[in-house]
Amino acid sequence: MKEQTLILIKPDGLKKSLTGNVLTRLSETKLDIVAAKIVKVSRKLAETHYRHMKKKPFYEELIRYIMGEYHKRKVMAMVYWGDGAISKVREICGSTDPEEADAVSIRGAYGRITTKGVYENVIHASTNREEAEREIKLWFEPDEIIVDAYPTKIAETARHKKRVWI
Ligand code: IDP
Ligand code: MG
Repeated sequence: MKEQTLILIKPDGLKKSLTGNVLTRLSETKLDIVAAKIVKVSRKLAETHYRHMKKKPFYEELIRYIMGEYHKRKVMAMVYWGDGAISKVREICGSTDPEEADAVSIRGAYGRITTKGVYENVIHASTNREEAEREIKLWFEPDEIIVDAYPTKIAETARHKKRVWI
């Protein structure tokens, strides 16, 4: 069954110039990349993304980490699409804790645990279909993805102000 998954190269990955390495590892999955962009993560986006971590003792550090306060203020967000996309990508990422992750996984090879106790593990990948849908809809507009990931509708947005090129 085709499915999609959200991948983020976190600020430590960008700061350490790991983008190429990570994309090369992800290409082993033979999945299709169907969306990509660089995002400056707002506090609101960070908190919504990590809403399930709110009660954790390291929550505030985690929010600062994903906002790029310790590295670069940017994240690379992507959607990969194909058979078994979620588990294939999670497998290559490795375990959440970089010290426990398989040494040849992305997190095992490039992650670290900070003295403040946050796992700086280079990459985020959705854990299941429900999370993938929530996360993809949070990070991307429908027209930023080249496949019809989820059902859409036409909404009237003319009354909203938005920044445009001069
Ligand atoms: P996941 O990223 O493997 O899905 P989650 O449990 O969803 O793991 O946690 C989100 C992020 O929070 C992790 O990727 C990691 O950066 C951080 N994190 C999770 N658990 C811990 C922990 O026990 N200590 C420090 N940081 C953690
Ligand atoms: Mg998770």
